[in-house]
Amino acid sequence: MSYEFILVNPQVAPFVGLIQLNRPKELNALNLQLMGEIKEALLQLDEDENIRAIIITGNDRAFAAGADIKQMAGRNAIDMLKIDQFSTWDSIRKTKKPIIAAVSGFALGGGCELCMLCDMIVASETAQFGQPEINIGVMPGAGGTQRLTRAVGKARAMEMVLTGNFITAEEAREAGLINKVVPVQLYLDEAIKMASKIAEKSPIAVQMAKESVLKAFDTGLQEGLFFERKNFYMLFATEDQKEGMNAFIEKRKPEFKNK
Ligand code: DAK
Repeated sequence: MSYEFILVNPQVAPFVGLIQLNRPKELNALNLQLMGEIKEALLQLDEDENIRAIIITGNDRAFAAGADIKQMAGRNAIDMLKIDQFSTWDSIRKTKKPIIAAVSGFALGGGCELCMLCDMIVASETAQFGQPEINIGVMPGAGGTQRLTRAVGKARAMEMVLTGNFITAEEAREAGLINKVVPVQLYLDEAIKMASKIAEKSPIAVQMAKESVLKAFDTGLQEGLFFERKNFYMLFATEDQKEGMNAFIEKRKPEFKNK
């Protein structure tokens, strides 16, 4: 499938797929078509047996500077309701395979929210994260008040959302929003390294583990523990569990088959 605003490399490394946002002049502003293309590409990569981890990236200057303000400016509430962008965002959130955001430059508004939909974030030293919607008379609408608050705590989230101030990559790492900060030449390599490491594991175990961690956002502790337990038991129905444990005992590297 060919896309206008993204580039897809289905094997940037063995078992690792890459989606690159590609509207560089507009700092990868997320118009509806671009979001739809990300959704389509993720659906394809999620179904592809040869993919075990996915990376979403932009370019050195911008991951994404937010939703496309020029496209949104003239809309009214009913237009926004009818467009129902949330189904696209929800579909991205439902991706079963792990997604790593490789971020450099601006990750603002919807760009920051897109990163937070991913499972991990690797950033370059030049990355800046922010929810500046308040500067244009609105507020975050795709998780910015919720996921950010859970990640960095009330004080910092409130400051970012109410002042529109950006935080640096290092501040984001200290606050627990992102996983790693590396020099700008290395952020994509680092994300590939992380994705490749995950791709060596049992894909079924990875999927169940991802699902279980995400459950922690949606439920109380008891329900979450119950969910975790079920997934844990379920993995004992896989060949990968036997292979993983036997390989340990036999002092060899496991060969996981996704079965
Ligand atoms: N939308 C459209 N165009 C953008 C853009 C954006 N968000 N950000 C940058 N651009 C365009 C600029 O207009 C400029 O285009 P030309 O003038 O060259 O045609 C080009 O990209 C380069 O930008 P600048 O010339 O401004 O570059 P600077 O380095 O001077 O400044 C900047 C970079 C990132 C600080 C600045 O561009 C900026 O403040 N951008 C806007 C950041 C922002 O406010 N982002 C939040 C947007 S609101 C939803 C889901 C998500 C959302 C809403 C609903 N649903 C599911 C319902 C999200 C909302 C948002 O993200």
